Amino acid sequence: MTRNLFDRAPDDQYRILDTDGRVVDGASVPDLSDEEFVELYEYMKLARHFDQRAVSLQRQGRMGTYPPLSGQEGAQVGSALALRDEDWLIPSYREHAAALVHGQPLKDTLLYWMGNEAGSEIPEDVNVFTPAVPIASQIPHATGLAWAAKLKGDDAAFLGYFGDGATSEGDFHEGLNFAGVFNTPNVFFCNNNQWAISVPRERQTAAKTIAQKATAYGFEGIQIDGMDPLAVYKATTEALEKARNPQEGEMRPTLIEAVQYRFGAHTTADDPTVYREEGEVEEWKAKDPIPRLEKFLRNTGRLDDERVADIETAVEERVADAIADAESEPRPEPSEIFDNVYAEKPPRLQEQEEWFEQVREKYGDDAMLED
Ligand SMILES: Cc1ncc(C[n+]2csc(CCOP(=O)(O)OP(=O)(O)O)c2C)c(N)n1
Ligand SMILES: [Mg+2]
Repeated sequence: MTRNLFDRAPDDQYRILDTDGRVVDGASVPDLSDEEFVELYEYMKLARHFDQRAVSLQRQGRMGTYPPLSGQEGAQVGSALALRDEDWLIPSYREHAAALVHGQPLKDTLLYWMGNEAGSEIPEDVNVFTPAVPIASQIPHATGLAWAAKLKGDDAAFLGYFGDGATSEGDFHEGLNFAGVFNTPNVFFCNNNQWAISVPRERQTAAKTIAQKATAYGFEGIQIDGMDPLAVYKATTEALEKARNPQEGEMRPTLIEAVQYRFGAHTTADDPTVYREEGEVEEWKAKDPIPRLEKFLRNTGRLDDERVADIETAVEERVADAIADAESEPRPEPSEIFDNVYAEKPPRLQEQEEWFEQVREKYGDDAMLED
Protein backbone atom coordinates (compact mmCIF):
# COMPACT_ATOMS: atom_id res chain seq x y z
CA MET A 1 0.00 0.00 0.00
CA THR A 2 1.34 3.43 -0.81
CA ARG A 3 0.38 6.25 1.48
CA ASN A 4 -0.13 8.95 -1.09
CA LEU A 5 -2.44 10.78 1.28
CA PHE A 6 0.52 12.70 2.67
CA ASP A 7 1.98 13.33 -0.74
CA ARG A 8 0.37 16.73 -1.20
CA ALA A 9 1.28 20.37 -0.68
CA PRO A 10 0.91 21.43 2.96
CA ASP A 11 -1.72 24.02 2.00
CA ASP A 12 -3.73 21.52 -0.07
CA GLN A 13 -6.30 20.90 2.66
CA TYR A 14 -7.53 17.33 2.79
CA ARG A 15 -11.31 16.93 2.89
CA ILE A 16 -13.83 14.20 2.19
CA LEU A 17 -17.18 15.81 3.07
CA ASP A 18 -18.19 19.28 1.98
CA THR A 19 -20.14 21.47 4.38
CA ASP A 20 -23.40 19.97 3.08
CA GLY A 21 -22.24 16.46 3.87
CA ARG A 22 -21.58 15.46 0.26
CA VAL A 23 -18.46 13.55 -0.74
CA VAL A 24 -16.16 15.91 -2.63
CA ASP A 25 -14.95 14.99 -6.12
CA GLY A 26 -12.19 12.41 -6.13
CA ALA A 27 -12.45 11.60 -2.43
CA SER A 28 -13.31 8.20 -1.04
CA VAL A 29 -14.97 7.61 2.31
CA PRO A 30 -13.14 5.57 4.97
CA ASP A 31 -13.61 1.84 5.09
CA LEU A 32 -16.04 1.72 8.04
CA SER A 33 -19.11 -0.42 8.65
CA ASP A 34 -22.52 1.29 8.85
CA GLU A 35 -22.46 0.87 12.62
CA GLU A 36 -19.00 2.42 12.86
CA PHE A 37 -20.16 5.44 10.85
CA VAL A 38 -23.08 5.86 13.25
CA GLU A 39 -20.79 5.39 16.26
CA LEU A 40 -18.72 8.34 15.04
CA TYR A 41 -21.90 10.41 14.99
CA GLU A 42 -23.04 9.15 18.41
CA TYR A 43 -19.77 10.12 20.05
CA MET A 44 -19.93 13.58 18.51
CA LYS A 45 -23.49 14.07 19.76
CA LEU A 46 -22.40 12.85 23.18
CA ALA A 47 -19.47 15.27 23.18
CA ARG A 48 -21.67 18.25 22.24
CA HIS A 49 -24.26 17.46 24.88
CA PHE A 50 -21.61 16.83 27.53
CA ASP A 51 -20.05 20.18 26.66
CA GLN A 52 -23.32 22.06 27.00
CA ARG A 53 -24.07 20.43 30.34
CA ALA A 54 -20.53 21.07 31.62
CA VAL A 55 -20.73 24.78 30.80
CA SER A 56 -24.09 24.94 32.52
CA LEU A 57 -22.74 23.18 35.62
CA GLN A 58 -19.96 25.73 35.82
CA ARG A 59 -22.45 28.59 35.52
CA GLN A 60 -24.45 27.08 38.37
CA GLY A 61 -21.38 26.90 40.59
CA ARG A 62 -21.23 23.11 40.40
CA MET A 63 -17.88 23.01 38.58
CA GLY A 64 -14.67 25.09 38.87
CA THR A 65 -13.50 26.05 35.40
CA TYR A 66 -14.15 24.26 32.15
CA PRO A 67 -12.67 24.54 28.62
CA PRO A 68 -15.47 23.96 26.07
CA LEU A 69 -14.93 21.91 22.95
CA SER A 70 -18.03 22.64 20.83
CA GLY A 71 -17.01 22.88 17.18
CA GLN A 72 -14.07 20.55 17.73
CA GLU A 73 -15.99 17.25 18.03
CA GLY A 74 -15.11 16.10 14.50
CA ALA A 75 -11.39 16.51 15.12
CA GLN A 76 -11.47 14.86 18.52
CA VAL A 77 -13.77 11.92 17.85
CA GLY A 78 -12.55 11.30 14.30
CA SER A 79 -8.92 11.11 15.43
CA ALA A 80 -9.42 9.12 18.63
CA LEU A 81 -11.56 6.50 16.89
CA ALA A 82 -8.53 5.79 14.70
CA LEU A 83 -6.57 4.56 17.74
CA ARG A 84 -6.16 0.93 18.67
CA ASP A 85 -6.50 0.00 22.33
CA GLU A 86 -2.73 -0.42 22.75
CA ASP A 87 -2.02 3.06 21.32
CA TRP A 88 -1.64 6.04 23.63
CA LEU A 89 -3.46 9.35 23.69
CA ILE A 90 -1.68 12.38 25.14
CA PRO A 91 -4.18 15.25 25.54
CA SER A 92 -4.00 18.96 26.23
CA TYR A 93 -6.80 20.23 28.48
CA ARG A 94 -9.60 20.35 25.87
CA GLU A 95 -9.67 16.76 24.62
CA HIS A 96 -12.58 15.50 26.74
CA ALA A 97 -14.22 13.80 23.76
CA ALA A 98 -11.02 12.24 22.43
CA ALA A 99 -10.20 10.87 25.89
CA LEU A 100 -13.74 9.52 26.23
CA VAL A 101 -13.48 7.65 22.94
CA HIS A 102 -10.22 6.04 24.09
CA GLY A 103 -11.79 4.84 27.35
CA GLN A 104 -11.56 7.69 29.84
CA PRO A 105 -14.82 7.75 31.88
CA LEU A 106 -16.90 10.94 31.62
CA LYS A 107 -17.23 10.93 35.38
CA ASP A 108 -13.43 11.33 35.74
CA THR A 109 -13.37 14.25 33.33
CA LEU A 110 -16.10 15.92 35.39
CA LEU A 111 -14.25 15.25 38.64
CA TYR A 112 -11.06 16.74 37.23
CA TRP A 113 -12.79 20.02 36.33
CA MET A 114 -14.66 19.99 39.63
CA GLY A 115 -11.25 20.15 41.26
CA ASN A 116 -11.21 16.59 42.53
CA GLU A 117 -7.82 14.88 42.11
CA ALA A 118 -9.56 11.53 41.73
CA GLY A 119 -10.33 12.69 38.19
CA SER A 120 -6.63 12.43 37.37
CA GLU A 121 -6.50 8.76 38.27
CA ILE A 122 -6.70 7.15 34.86
CA PRO A 123 -7.99 3.55 34.95
CA GLU A 124 -5.19 0.97 34.60
CA ASP A 125 -6.34 -0.34 31.25
CA VAL A 126 -6.91 3.07 29.63
CA ASN A 127 -3.96 4.42 27.64
CA VAL A 128 -4.73 8.10 28.17
CA PHE A 129 -2.46 10.62 29.85
CA THR A 130 -3.67 13.23 32.30
CA PRO A 131 -4.58 16.66 30.89
CA ALA A 132 -1.67 19.08 30.43
CA VAL A 133 -2.47 22.70 31.20
CA PRO A 134 1.06 24.16 30.72
CA ILE A 135 0.93 24.80 27.00
CA ALA A 136 2.92 22.35 24.82
CA SER A 137 4.51 20.59 27.80
CA GLN A 138 2.81 17.36 26.72
CA ILE A 139 4.55 17.38 23.32
CA PRO A 140 8.03 16.32 24.54
CA HIS A 141 6.26 13.86 26.83
CA ALA A 142 4.56 12.32 23.81
CA THR A 143 7.89 12.07 21.99
CA GLY A 144 9.60 10.54 25.03
CA LEU A 145 6.85 7.99 25.46
CA ALA A 146 7.05 7.01 21.81
CA TRP A 147 10.83 6.78 21.93
CA ALA A 148 10.66 4.53 25.01
CA ALA A 149 8.12 2.28 23.29
CA LYS A 150 10.33 2.06 20.22
CA LEU A 151 13.34 1.07 22.34
CA LYS A 152 11.25 -1.56 24.11
CA GLY A 153 9.98 -2.91 20.79
CA ASP A 154 6.31 -2.15 21.59
CA ASP A 155 3.93 -2.00 18.68
CA ALA A 156 2.07 1.14 19.81
CA ALA A 157 1.59 4.58 18.30
CA PHE A 158 1.28 7.84 20.26
CA LEU A 159 -1.32 10.44 19.37
CA GLY A 160 -0.54 13.77 21.03
CA TYR A 161 -2.81 16.81 20.85
CA PHE A 162 -2.07 20.52 21.18
CA GLY A 163 -3.40 23.84 19.94
CA ASP A 164 -2.24 26.40 17.39
CA GLY A 165 -0.87 28.51 20.24
CA ALA A 166 1.31 25.62 21.40
CA THR A 167 3.26 25.73 18.14
CA SER A 168 4.94 28.94 19.31
CA GLU A 169 6.46 27.20 22.34
CA GLY A 170 9.96 25.77 22.51
CA ASP A 171 8.48 22.46 23.64
CA PHE A 172 6.79 22.10 20.25
CA HIS A 173 10.09 22.52 18.42
CA GLU A 174 12.00 20.27 20.80
CA GLY A 175 9.38 17.53 20.75
CA LEU A 176 9.04 17.44 16.96
CA ASN A 177 12.75 17.83 16.31
CA PHE A 178 13.58 14.95 18.60
CA ALA A 179 10.82 12.84 17.03
CA GLY A 180 12.35 13.39 13.60
CA VAL A 181 15.91 12.64 14.70
CA PHE A 182 14.94 9.48 16.60
CA ASN A 183 12.19 8.55 14.15
CA THR A 184 9.63 7.88 16.87
CA PRO A 185 6.08 6.49 16.42
CA ASN A 186 4.30 9.81 16.99
CA VAL A 187 1.31 11.51 15.48
CA PHE A 188 1.32 15.19 16.41
CA PHE A 189 -2.24 16.46 16.13
CA CYS A 190 -2.61 20.23 16.12
CA ASN A 191 -6.13 21.43 16.83
CA ASN A 192 -5.83 24.72 14.99
CA ASN A 193 -9.01 26.35 16.29
CA GLN A 194 -7.92 29.83 15.08
CA TRP A 195 -7.43 31.29 18.54
CA ALA A 196 -5.10 30.96 21.50
CA ILE A 197 -7.39 32.67 23.97
CA SER A 198 -7.46 36.18 22.39
CA VAL A 199 -4.45 35.72 20.07
CA PRO A 200 -5.47 34.95 16.48
CA ARG A 201 -3.78 32.31 14.30
CA GLU A 202 -2.03 35.02 12.23
CA ARG A 203 -0.11 36.13 15.30
CA GLN A 204 1.27 32.66 16.04
CA THR A 205 3.30 32.25 12.89
CA ALA A 206 4.06 33.94 9.60
CA ALA A 207 4.10 30.50 7.98
CA LYS A 208 1.23 29.86 5.58
CA THR A 209 0.32 26.64 7.34
CA ILE A 210 1.23 24.89 10.56
CA ALA A 211 1.45 21.60 8.64
CA GLN A 212 4.47 22.83 6.67
CA LYS A 213 6.52 23.06 9.87
CA ALA A 214 6.95 19.28 9.68
CA THR A 215 9.25 19.72 6.69
CA ALA A 216 11.86 21.35 8.92
CA TYR A 217 11.86 18.28 11.16
CA GLY A 218 12.27 15.87 8.28
CA PHE A 219 8.85 14.23 8.27
CA GLU A 220 5.44 14.66 6.70
CA GLY A 221 2.84 17.27 7.58
CA ILE A 222 -0.71 17.47 6.32
CA GLN A 223 -3.41 20.09 6.67
CA ILE A 224 -6.89 18.66 6.96
CA ASP A 225 -10.40 20.01 7.36
CA GLY A 226 -10.75 19.47 11.09
CA MET A 227 -14.52 19.88 10.91
CA ASP A 228 -14.84 16.96 8.52
CA PRO A 229 -14.81 13.89 10.78
CA LEU A 230 -14.24 11.52 7.86
CA ALA A 231 -11.12 13.33 6.66
CA VAL A 232 -9.87 13.44 10.25
CA TYR A 233 -10.46 9.73 10.71
CA LYS A 234 -8.74 8.77 7.49
CA ALA A 235 -5.69 10.99 7.88
CA THR A 236 -5.18 9.93 11.51
CA THR A 237 -5.61 6.25 10.67
CA GLU A 238 -2.94 6.46 7.99
CA ALA A 239 -0.58 8.48 10.18
CA LEU A 240 -0.96 5.98 13.05
CA GLU A 241 -0.37 3.10 10.68
CA LYS A 242 2.79 4.79 9.39
CA ALA A 243 3.94 5.36 12.98
CA ARG A 244 3.50 1.68 13.85
CA ASN A 245 4.56 0.15 10.63
CA PRO A 246 6.65 2.41 8.39
CA GLN A 247 7.48 1.24 4.92
CA GLU A 248 10.87 1.40 3.31
CA GLY A 249 12.05 5.01 3.30
CA GLU A 250 9.12 6.34 5.35
CA MET A 251 9.56 8.49 8.44
CA ARG A 252 7.31 7.40 11.31
CA PRO A 253 6.17 10.77 12.77
CA THR A 254 3.48 12.94 11.15
CA LEU A 255 2.20 16.41 11.94
CA ILE A 256 -1.53 16.83 11.30
CA GLU A 257 -2.94 20.35 11.29
CA ALA A 258 -6.71 20.06 11.75
CA VAL A 259 -8.29 23.38 10.76
CA GLN A 260 -11.36 24.09 12.84
CA TYR A 261 -12.98 26.57 15.20
CA ARG A 262 -13.96 26.72 18.83
CA PHE A 263 -17.56 27.94 18.93
CA GLY A 264 -17.55 28.87 22.61
CA ALA A 265 -15.25 30.64 25.01
CA HIS A 266 -11.63 29.60 25.61
CA THR A 267 -12.69 28.57 29.09
CA THR A 268 -15.63 29.51 31.26
CA ALA A 269 -13.40 32.32 32.58
CA ASP A 270 -13.17 33.95 29.13
CA ASP A 271 -15.43 36.34 27.21
CA PRO A 272 -14.72 35.89 23.49
CA THR A 273 -17.01 38.76 22.43
CA VAL A 274 -14.21 41.10 23.56
CA TYR A 275 -11.80 39.94 20.84
CA ARG A 276 -13.77 38.34 18.00
CA GLU A 277 -16.70 39.25 15.80
CA GLU A 278 -19.98 37.36 15.93
CA GLY A 279 -19.92 37.18 12.11
CA GLU A 280 -16.76 35.09 12.24
CA VAL A 281 -18.39 32.65 14.66
CA GLU A 282 -21.44 32.36 12.42
CA GLU A 283 -19.29 31.64 9.36
CA TRP A 284 -17.62 28.74 11.12
CA LYS A 285 -20.88 27.46 12.56
CA ALA A 286 -21.97 26.82 8.99
CA LYS A 287 -19.20 24.19 8.92
CA ASP A 288 -20.38 22.46 12.10
CA PRO A 289 -19.13 18.86 11.99
CA ILE A 290 -22.29 17.35 13.50
CA PRO A 291 -25.01 18.35 11.00
CA ARG A 292 -22.45 17.76 8.28
CA LEU A 293 -21.95 14.12 9.22
CA GLU A 294 -25.65 13.75 9.96
CA LYS A 295 -26.56 14.86 6.43
CA PHE A 296 -24.07 12.39 4.97
CA LEU A 297 -25.46 9.55 7.11
CA ARG A 298 -29.08 10.39 6.29
CA ASN A 299 -28.36 10.77 2.57
CA THR A 300 -26.66 7.38 2.48
CA GLY A 301 -29.45 5.63 4.41
CA ARG A 302 -27.45 5.07 7.58
CA LEU A 303 -29.52 7.29 9.84
CA ASP A 304 -33.16 8.36 10.16
CA ASP A 305 -35.34 10.43 12.52
CA GLU A 306 -36.01 7.49 14.79
CA ARG A 307 -32.35 6.59 15.23
CA VAL A 308 -31.41 10.23 15.84
CA ALA A 309 -34.10 10.50 18.53
CA ASP A 310 -32.84 7.28 20.18
CA ILE A 311 -29.27 8.57 20.13
CA GLU A 312 -30.32 11.87 21.68
CA THR A 313 -32.17 10.12 24.50
CA ALA A 314 -29.24 7.77 25.18
CA VAL A 315 -26.76 10.64 25.17
CA GLU A 316 -28.82 12.69 27.61
CA GLU A 317 -29.11 9.72 29.97
CA ARG A 318 -25.44 8.89 29.81
CA VAL A 319 -24.35 12.45 30.60
CA ALA A 320 -26.93 12.83 33.37
CA ASP A 321 -25.69 9.58 34.95
CA ALA A 322 -22.05 10.71 34.77
CA ILE A 323 -22.95 14.03 36.43
CA ALA A 324 -24.93 12.28 39.17
CA ASP A 325 -22.00 9.91 39.73
CA ALA A 326 -19.44 12.70 39.91
CA GLU A 327 -21.59 14.80 42.23
CA SER A 328 -22.15 11.87 44.57
CA GLU A 329 -18.41 11.63 45.25
CA PRO A 330 -17.42 13.03 48.61
CA ARG A 331 -15.69 16.42 48.46
CA PRO A 332 -11.91 15.98 48.42
CA GLU A 333 -9.94 16.78 51.54
CA PRO A 334 -8.64 20.35 50.89
CA SER A 335 -5.09 19.59 52.05
CA GLU A 336 -4.79 17.08 49.21
CA ILE A 337 -3.65 19.91 46.98
CA PHE A 338 -0.26 19.55 48.66
CA ASP A 339 0.01 15.83 47.89
CA ASN A 340 0.97 13.92 44.76
CA VAL A 341 3.37 16.41 43.22
CA TYR A 342 6.54 15.36 45.01
CA ALA A 343 7.27 11.94 46.53
CA GLU A 344 8.65 13.87 49.51
CA LYS A 345 7.25 17.29 50.23
CA PRO A 346 9.94 19.99 50.00
CA PRO A 347 10.19 22.39 53.02
CA ARG A 348 8.56 25.27 51.13
CA LEU A 349 5.48 23.19 50.45
CA GLN A 350 5.41 21.92 54.02
CA GLU A 351 5.38 25.52 55.25
CA GLN A 352 2.52 26.39 52.92
CA GLU A 353 0.55 23.39 54.11
CA GLU A 354 1.04 24.34 57.76
CA TRP A 355 -0.11 27.88 57.01
CA PHE A 356 -3.10 26.52 55.11
CA GLU A 357 -4.10 24.31 58.05
CA GLN A 358 -4.00 27.34 60.36
CA VAL A 359 -6.30 29.26 58.03
CA ARG A 360 -8.70 26.31 57.88
CA GLU A 361 -8.75 26.07 61.64
CA LYS A 362 -9.39 29.75 62.06
CA TYR A 363 -12.09 30.32 59.41
CA GLY A 364 -13.45 26.84 58.64
CA ASP A 365 -13.70 25.14 55.23
CA ASP A 366 -17.01 26.73 54.30
CA ALA A 367 -15.44 30.20 54.24
CA MET A 368 -13.08 29.04 51.49
CA LEU A 369 -15.94 28.08 49.22
CA GLU A 370 -17.45 31.56 49.28
CA ASP A 371 -16.51 34.10 46.59
C1 LIG B 1 3.27 27.66 29.28
C2 LIG B 1 1.94 28.34 29.36
N1 LIG B 1 1.84 29.63 28.99
C3 LIG B 1 0.63 30.27 29.05
C4 LIG B 1 -0.47 29.60 29.51
C5 LIG B 1 -1.84 30.29 29.55
N2 LIG B 1 -2.68 29.75 28.49
C6 LIG B 1 -3.64 28.84 28.75
S1 LIG B 1 -4.44 28.35 27.37
C7 LIG B 1 -3.52 29.38 26.39
C8 LIG B 1 -3.77 29.44 24.90
C9 LIG B 1 -3.47 28.17 24.19
O1 LIG B 1 -3.96 28.23 22.89
P1 LIG B 1 -3.87 27.02 21.92
O2 LIG B 1 -2.54 26.33 22.05
O3 LIG B 1 -4.23 27.49 20.57
O4 LIG B 1 -4.96 25.98 22.47
P2 LIG B 1 -6.55 26.17 22.60
O5 LIG B 1 -6.80 26.67 23.99
O6 LIG B 1 -6.98 27.13 21.57
O7 LIG B 1 -7.13 24.81 22.43
C10 LIG B 1 -2.61 30.09 27.16
C11 LIG B 1 -1.68 31.09 26.62
C12 LIG B 1 -0.33 28.25 29.90
N3 LIG B 1 -1.35 27.51 30.31
N4 LIG B 1 0.89 27.65 29.81
MG1 LIG C 1 -6.11 27.45 19.69
